[in-house]
Amino acid sequence: MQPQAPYTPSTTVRVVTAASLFDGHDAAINVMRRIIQSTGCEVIHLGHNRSVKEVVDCAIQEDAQAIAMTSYQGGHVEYLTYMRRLLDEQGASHIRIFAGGGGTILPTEIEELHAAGVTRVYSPDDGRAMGLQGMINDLVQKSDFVPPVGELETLADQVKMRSPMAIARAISCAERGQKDHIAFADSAKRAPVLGITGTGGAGKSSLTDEIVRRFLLDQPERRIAVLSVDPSKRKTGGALLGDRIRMNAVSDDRVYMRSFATREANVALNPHVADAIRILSYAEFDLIIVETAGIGQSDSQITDVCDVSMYVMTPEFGAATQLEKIDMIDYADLIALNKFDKRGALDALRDVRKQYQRSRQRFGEPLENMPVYGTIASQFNDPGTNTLYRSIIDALATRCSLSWSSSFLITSEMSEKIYIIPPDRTRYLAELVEENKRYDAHVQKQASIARTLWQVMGTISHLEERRAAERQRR
Ligand code: B12
Ligand SMILES: Nc1nc2c(ncn2[C@@H]2O[C@H](COP(=O)(O)OP(=O)(O)OP(=O)(O)O)[C@@H](O)[C@H]2O)c(=O)[nH]1
Ligand SMILES: [Mg+2]
Repeated sequence: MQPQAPYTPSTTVRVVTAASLFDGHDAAINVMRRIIQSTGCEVIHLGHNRSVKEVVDCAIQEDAQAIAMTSYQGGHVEYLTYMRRLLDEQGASHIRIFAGGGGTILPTEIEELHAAGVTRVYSPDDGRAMGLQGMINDLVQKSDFVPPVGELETLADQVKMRSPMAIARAISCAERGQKDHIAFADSAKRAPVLGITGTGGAGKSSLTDEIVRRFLLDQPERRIAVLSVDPSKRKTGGALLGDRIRMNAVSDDRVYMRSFATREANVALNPHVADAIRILSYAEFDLIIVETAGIGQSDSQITDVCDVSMYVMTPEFGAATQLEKIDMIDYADLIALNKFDKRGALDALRDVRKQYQRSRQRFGEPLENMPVYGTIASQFNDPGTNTLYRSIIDALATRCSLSWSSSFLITSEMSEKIYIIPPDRTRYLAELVEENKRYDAHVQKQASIARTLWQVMGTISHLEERRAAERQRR
């Protein structure tokens, strides 16, 4: 088959990708999402084991044109028909569903699914006939349309009522430059904004998820929104919007989340994040978290849109002199030293606190007073993250004159890795192997000795038998 050129979409196509519930087969969707991205689409990837509701809520909040699923767990008919129903019930009939599951989806089931409103299920035969790029071209072409904006007269009212679809549509209008459609939001009193920036992979999204989880517990009446930016690829225009993979707390009626691609090179924010903040403020969200692209450049852009800024870094920054080059240490209100389970974390904490102190000339105060917190975002109920959360709430309350109270406490308790396998036993599997090998070698040696002895014994008895026979003959 001739290599196929990628289709060039005429609109910005946003596709939600995931593997279905109870399904760990994510290799196929990982292949497909990469090709969808290199075909110029913005891909909001959710990873594996995702429920229909999670995927549908995400597609609506993200104003996606399509959902692309893989399902190898056998329940594809129920899963995909329920997905179609849930989308239709929520007024999202325009969102197309694409899926594949190799030989686990029978040809008769593909017909049934197409009849139920699933746009296209790709079989292994389709793969052979169309090629991977051919299937993705078909998918992207069928998703290449501008999602409906709905009734413009009622958009403002629906946003006010916090309809996720209306908010999503309003933000898309901002991204398309249809400023007049969102003029209603201009007068909104701005909601408090927490800006999170930091190096790629430092744990910004993991910490955001932990903050959202604590906020939902701590502020039972309040609503929170997350705006998350990831970089666009300059070559193809596509983007992997992967922050939702870390988000487990956002599946809640009090949370709205929207992923942005930067759509420009070397910037940490999408220029329409400020519009999105206005729209969410109009919808009266109590707190908005903005996560930047974490490209290491233009990090301090975040301070233009937020009330309180937080810089996320890890203990692996190199030598202490490196810290002097990090602009955000001069600007950030709070610093999270995440991955505190890594080697050298305590030394790093001291160094970052010192640099924070130096940059603010706060030499008269003890180092411990600097708002730098060691956190392990990947660990449940981490004490460092609890203290960080409370400090964020306090900083927002001061900066935005809020009268919020919090049940979380600021403690001096340090984040500590809770080990499933204690550090001195981490080599336990290697030790088992070594012990087995030692035992096998011992057995082989003993067996060899026994064999030699047995052979000697055999030789002796053979010689004795011969000698006895000779004696008899004589
Ligand atoms: C690779 C694989 C694994 C890997 C998964 C690695 C990973 N991270 O994904 C490992 C070894 C971990 C694994 C584990 C298991 N597996 Co498995 N696995 C497979 C295997 C061999 C290939 C699946 C695959 O990824 N194919 C590659 C894709 C690209 O090709 P395809 O499937 O032919 O799909 C075509 C089209 O449908 C299309 N397509 C597919 N998806 C999509 C999506 C979009 C958007 C588009 C456009 C197109 C498209 O692309 C292809 C074009 O030709 C299949 C058997 C098989 N030969 O198909 C079993 C299979 C899916 N596994 C199976 C089982 C049972 C399991 C286990 C439960 C085994 C066990 N008892 O532990 C576990 C479950 C794991 C879990 N947590 O869910 C069964 C499922 C049976 C069923 N549903 O009735 C299968 C069918 C094997 C079998 N015959 O028994 N598995
Ligand atoms: N060891 C360890 N790993 C962590 C910790 N926090 C997050 N991670 C892991 O670090 C990886 C990156 O985490 P993310 O939260 O996606 O980081 P990010 O800064 O949002 O990444 P980008 O948005 O891609 O820049 C994931 O594999 C997390 O599971 C932590 O405290 N300790
Ligand atoms: Mg992230």
